[in-house]
Amino acid sequence: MLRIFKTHEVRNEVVLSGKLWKFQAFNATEKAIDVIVPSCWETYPGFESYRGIGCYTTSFNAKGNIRLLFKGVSHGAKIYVDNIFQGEFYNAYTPFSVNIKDLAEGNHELRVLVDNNLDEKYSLNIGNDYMNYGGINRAVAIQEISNIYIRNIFVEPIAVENGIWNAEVKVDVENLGFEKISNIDLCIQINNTQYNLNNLSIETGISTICNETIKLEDIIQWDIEKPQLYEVKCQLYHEGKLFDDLIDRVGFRTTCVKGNRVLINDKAVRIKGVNRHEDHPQYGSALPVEAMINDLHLIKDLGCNSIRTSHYPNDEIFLDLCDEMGILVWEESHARGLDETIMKRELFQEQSLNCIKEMVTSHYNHPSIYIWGILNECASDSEFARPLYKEQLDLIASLDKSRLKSFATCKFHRDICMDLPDVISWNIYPYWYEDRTATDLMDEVYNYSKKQFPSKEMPFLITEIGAGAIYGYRTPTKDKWSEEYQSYALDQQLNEVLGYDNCFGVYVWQFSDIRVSKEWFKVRPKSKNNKGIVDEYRRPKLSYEKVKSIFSMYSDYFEE
Ligand code: ADA
Repeated sequence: MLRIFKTHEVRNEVVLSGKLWKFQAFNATEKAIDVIVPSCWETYPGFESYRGIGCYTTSFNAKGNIRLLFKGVSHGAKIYVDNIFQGEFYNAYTPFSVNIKDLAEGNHELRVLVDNNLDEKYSLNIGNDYMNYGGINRAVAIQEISNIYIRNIFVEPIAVENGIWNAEVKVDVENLGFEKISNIDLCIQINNTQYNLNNLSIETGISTICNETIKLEDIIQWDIEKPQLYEVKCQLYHEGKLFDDLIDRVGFRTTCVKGNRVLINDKAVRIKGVNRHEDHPQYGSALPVEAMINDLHLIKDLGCNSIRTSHYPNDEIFLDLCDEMGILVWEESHARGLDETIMKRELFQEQSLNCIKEMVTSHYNHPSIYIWGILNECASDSEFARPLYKEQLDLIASLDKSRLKSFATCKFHRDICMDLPDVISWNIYPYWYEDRTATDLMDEVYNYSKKQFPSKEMPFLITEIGAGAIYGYRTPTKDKWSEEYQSYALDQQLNEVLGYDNCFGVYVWQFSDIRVSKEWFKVRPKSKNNKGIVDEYRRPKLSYEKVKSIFSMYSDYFEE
């Protein structure tokens, strides 16, 4: 399963995940074992802590031009078909594809070498306060494609008046290296509107064949109470014959900043959210859809209207579910706590920009995403890093003008990048790392941010706040690490943050307890970040009911 709806009616797609593949450690003498793809190798006996290269093999039947589509491999991947090297990719949290022309009819072997080593060539991956799992951790499919195929559709919704929206539609196609192909027609269908572009000629390579505004009527807007979605269907015809298609979903909503508020469909939203890692003791980062839905139900039950995908782009299935369930998403590119030394790595900026590009282009149509985040707690206090922040935020702006952008910082009194984002976002830990009230800390960071750029309109958000608790550790003395203490801390923290006039919301750190990398230098009991309000198995801690009762006192929107 790649998405929760059908993306092709014409193009032949065979899903290669959801079945057993052979897996063994690279160059191992032991016999290969059967593993399900997607999964993480840490979930198999003997591989619980394996760092290295793993070799996955399967086979498929196909002929002609094929496209192998990987939704995520953690974190380096080398692809071979019938022992021929096809390409190398890095990132773990974004999709990539490989095209092969004219494959002979028959059975072919697919081999993927997956590397989860911490190595300078993978500059965003360090031992960290989350686990960098290994494996093919998202879905894989093979598609039979024609000489030209639709690579992507981008739909930007622009509100006109009641029920009427303009959709700015861009369609990218790829000609796989054949000479100019003419007599191509494109048909786009959204709701009950059909739009045709005829007699197109497609040159070799990737090109945009449509960049049009389509007026749509009878549209119900997407919002958190009623997340209405529409199908966008693109079809390609050659000399009148239908030969390729791509179907996606869109929702019509606007996002902008007004003063110190963020408006969704012109209403000032109050963010009540959680940070969530893709992590589960049974599945690692490869959560099946059932486990994702369970998380989303708990998150909704808590009264949340938003999720931050700390600290990387999420599996698109999860975003599909957020679209359907009306949950606003802060989607973040891959980076956590990378200091100046790491940001100076040769490949750092190139790999960060790639990750952003892949995230924004592959998740562009999800109405749930209202903001893109970058570089969580990286070196926003460094003169060296400032241009890198700027370049990354500028790239987002060039790819997507319809959403906001930000980064979460913790560089008290030192941050020099506060003028760059649309939203000022702080991670603070009063009553935990800092023995101070939340109000005190917020005054400090808010005034600091304001002083830096007094003329800037500035919505202000708390992107992290929370405290640790070991599930089952109860003490009437409210010792740190007890469930009682966590509940007490969150009670103080959330009431103060949500009562703070200038702040438009909060993301609790964090939804569930998570595994941390063994190389992570900080003391983490049980090798976990234990600040979840549910434990790693999603069993609620005492704080669950506390957070739920506080969130229920605050509406989703600020009064006018
Ligand atoms: C940071 C960081 C999180 C997590 C948190 C904590 O703010 O962004 O990833 O490490 O601290 O638990 O200390």
